Amino acid sequence: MIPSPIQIQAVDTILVDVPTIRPHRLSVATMNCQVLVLVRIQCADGMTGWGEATTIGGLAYGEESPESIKTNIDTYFAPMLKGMDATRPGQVMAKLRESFQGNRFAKCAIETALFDAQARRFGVPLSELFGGRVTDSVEVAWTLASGDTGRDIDEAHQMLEMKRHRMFKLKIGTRAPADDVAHVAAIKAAVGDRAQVRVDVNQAWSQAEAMWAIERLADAGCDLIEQPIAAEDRRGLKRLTHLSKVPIMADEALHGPVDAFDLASAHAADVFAVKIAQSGGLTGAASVAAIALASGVDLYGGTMLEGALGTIASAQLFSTFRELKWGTELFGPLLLTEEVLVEPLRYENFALKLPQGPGLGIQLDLDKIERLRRDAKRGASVVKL
Ligand code: MUC
Ligand code: MG
Repeated sequence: MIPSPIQIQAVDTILVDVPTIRPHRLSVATMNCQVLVLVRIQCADGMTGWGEATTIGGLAYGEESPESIKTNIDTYFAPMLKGMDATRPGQVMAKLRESFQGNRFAKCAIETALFDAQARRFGVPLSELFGGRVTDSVEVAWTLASGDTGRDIDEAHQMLEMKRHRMFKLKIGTRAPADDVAHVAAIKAAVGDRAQVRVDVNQAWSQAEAMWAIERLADAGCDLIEQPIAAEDRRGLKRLTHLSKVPIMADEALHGPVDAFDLASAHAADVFAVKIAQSGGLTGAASVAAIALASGVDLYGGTMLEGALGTIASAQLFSTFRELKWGTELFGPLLLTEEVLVEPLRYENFALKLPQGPGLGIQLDLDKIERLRRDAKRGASVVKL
């Protein structure tokens, strides 16, 4: 039974600056800090829901920055949301989509918060509102992106020893393709059969560079190649998918169900990196996965390097996928120097364990967030959490 109407009373967006444990080098940016964008929705029945809209490298990766997300939620989303019925997340999201263009990350955070509150209301984990879990844990890859081959090899050995990760994604695309191939080959040779090695080029190559490098990466033992060329170059991606011996994965080319349908029907990728924020939210990401599974495209659970909140929201959804052949990369919280939960997420035996509690199943450390939030550090008077 749907509960009787309960009004949304408040929507707060909080920017939290957290240093990373080491520089994280992508072809589009080097991150020394991550800006968590946390959204809290308070409802008239006393229920609170949380969502996250974190992105990478300010405006380097996508068209929404942490600051634009906060401004747009505070200025446009929040006034519309106040007074709406929190027990109707579908209806609320339909109104937001009809009223506001784009803003996929902002919409994702709002939708996550609404479903977190709703699932708590029903007393079930969020996964149970999305078809139900098929697993209680998801395997997690680690990204080697220090920029230094020796350091990456040491890091890989450490992760294997700790039984934390046995799938490694290497960020490449800043150096010359020949140097990148040598870097990948050295890491693969060092880990051997104990680990899988994949690469993410973050759109850095031309088609010709990609053709040259992919063949050599395959020979070096690399088993998955993510977004080698520009997101807009669909025909190029299709060409590479047809020519490559190694599966090609779409990431930046995938902004929700319409892109998923386009890419799948053109056979322009072998694997989809499903991301809740890039898909405009949990329901968009669930549709992306459904399109992939219906068309023979494999699934991989992607990240925007969110903190614990966005990470567990993603895991709640990914746990409902019938198949998740390439695992996930839900390691975001492990890249950060500060924990924003009372109890950290559980990473064990190469996987992230899903919590059993209602909603997202986590408890935020509000005092910690209060201390780390950007506006409070600048001395502004802010709404206390
Ligand atoms: C991306 O492009 O996939 C995921 C892992 C990582 O290191 O960066 C992200 C973004
Ligand atoms: Mg990627």
